Parts: sequence; structure tokens; C-alpha cells
Amino acid sequence: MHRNFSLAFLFTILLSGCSHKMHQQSSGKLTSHNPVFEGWYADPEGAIFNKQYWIYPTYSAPYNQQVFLDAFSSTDLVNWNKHSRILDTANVKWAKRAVWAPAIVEKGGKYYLFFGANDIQNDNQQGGIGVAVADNPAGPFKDYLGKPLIDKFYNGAQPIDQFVFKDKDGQYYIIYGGWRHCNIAKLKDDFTGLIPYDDSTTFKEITPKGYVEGPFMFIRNGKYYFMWSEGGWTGPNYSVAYAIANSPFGPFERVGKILQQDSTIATGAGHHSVIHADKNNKWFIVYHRRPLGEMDGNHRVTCIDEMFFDEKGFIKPVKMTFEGVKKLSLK
Ligand code: FUB
Repeated sequence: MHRNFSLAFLFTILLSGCSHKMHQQSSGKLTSHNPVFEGWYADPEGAIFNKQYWIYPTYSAPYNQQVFLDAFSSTDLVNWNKHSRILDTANVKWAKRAVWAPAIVEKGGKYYLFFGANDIQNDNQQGGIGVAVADNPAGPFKDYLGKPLIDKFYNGAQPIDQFVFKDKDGQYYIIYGGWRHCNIAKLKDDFTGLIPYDDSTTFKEITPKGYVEGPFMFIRNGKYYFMWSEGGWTGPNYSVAYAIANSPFGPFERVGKILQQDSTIATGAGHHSVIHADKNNKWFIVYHRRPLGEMDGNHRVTCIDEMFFDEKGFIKPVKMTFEGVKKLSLK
């Protein structure tokens, strides 16, 4: 009786070990796959906080249904956890609809989420770019100012599609704009407002040729890479182009497109961000695209592919994939 029990016990242990391994192998994804998570999500802002990857996208739906933001986190780029309704217009009295294109920064232990709301069409409408704050990257985010940070058109730029850029000297700038115009403005230290430049203007236009919306900036080897989206976001030709300059103010001379539709993968690829895993010196482009054959403008899904530079520092055209990127832990 005792011997039989031991054998049975051993057998069970072996079996459970095997099935555990089998389970891991059959469900263990080796790459992220594209899209990286389920659902219609656009304009993804990628970030790294506390050795975790984060993505903050727009919920892609009719404008009146865009009343919240979800976020996604991952420790390895492959497995993603959803954090629902990290921002909800129920808690932002001036934001009613079209909550778009989040941009996030961590400063002094607080997380600041910049977002566009209401898709204003002129200076008489309420809305524009707002700021929300939380103690945690997963929220809950609360309205920081009780009003928008930018609520008017300056230099022709619709106040949407904000990106927050930290310069080498620690100064933060907001770079934003739809309707084919892009502005850069200096942020106050506590993000409660904007600081005029020495010439007493507050908004400097840095629009490059071809620019439509979705600006993004990063520094590599001392150079300023400015990227943006071109084309119409509901169509197949939406794409990403870029320029390189010696200053965040440009001048930005368009180099060319690096992300665009591929008849074997997807259309409408654009409004991206870039994640730099600096320990491994890997660069990832996080962007949205539309599945082949899909005509619904809102059917946009969030994808990640690796981004490479050539020996002169130019960005190589991105090859969109279905596989996505390999596991990469930040620990
Ligand atoms: O998702 C809403 C809008 O679509 C964004 O603000 C634009 O950049 C475009 O991606």
C-alpha cells in the first residue's frame, strides 16, 4: 500500500511537471504578435516606467463614444495587461468627447497625462489639450487644471495630438497640433501652464513639409529627431515621416517616410511613438494600422515593430510584421 502510494505520487508529480511544461510551451508566446493587444486602439504613446513598458492609446470609436482612456502594461513586450478607464470624462468637467492621443511623463513621482478632448473646430468651442495627474501609471487620473492647458488655435494648429518632450537641459516642451500645423511651447515646471519665450511669444511654429499631425521627438547621439504623421488617418495612405535637426526648434528638413502601408500586412499605418530600451539599445516604433480590406476608419489596432538606424544615423524604413517583437525584459 505504501509503495503503491509513493509510485502514484511520483507519477503524479512527473505528469504535472510535464503538463506544466506543455502548458507553458503551448501558451508561451515568443513574440508580441501584431496587434499587441485586442481591441480598436490608435495613437499609441509608449513609455517605460519602473522597468515596465506602458502603452497609452486612443480608444478608437465614434467621437461620442471616446469618453475614456485605457492603458496597457507589460514586463516583456509580449504579454500585456489592460488597465481600464485610467481617465474618464466623468471626472473632467470640460471634456465631453473625442478624447485623443495621450502623452505621458513622470515627474517627481507623479504621472502627468496630457490628452486632447472635444475636437474643437474654432476658438469659441470648449476643449483642447488638458492635463490629468495620478500617483500611479495605471491611474486613476484626475483633471489637474480644471480647464484645458491650450484651448485655442495658435499659428493655425488645432489643439490636439500633444507630445511632451524633455530637452537635454531638463526643460519640458509641449509639441502639438493638427490641421497641418505644429507648435512647440515651453511648459512650466509644474505643468500648470506655459512660459513665453524671450521674444515674448508662447507658441513657435515648427511645421515641416508634409506634416499633418501626430508629432513625436527624441534625441539620439545629440541630434533631435522629429517625426510626424502624413495623409488622412481614415485612409490607406496615412504614414510617418521624419527630420533631423540640431535643436528642438528645427529647422526641420523632411528626410522621408519610414512607415507606410504594405499591401501584404496593413494600411493606414501612422500616429506613432518610439520606445528606447536603452540598456539593450533597442528602438521600437509603436503605431496603429488598419487591417487589410477594412474600410471602417475607426478600425485601428496598436502594433510594435523594431526600428533601426543606418550608420549615418538615418532611420531605416520600418518593416511592419505580424510577428511583432521578441521578448525583452527590462530587469
Ligand atoms: O484618434 C484620433 C485622431 O486620429 C488623432 O488625434 C489623429 O492623430 C489621428 O490618429
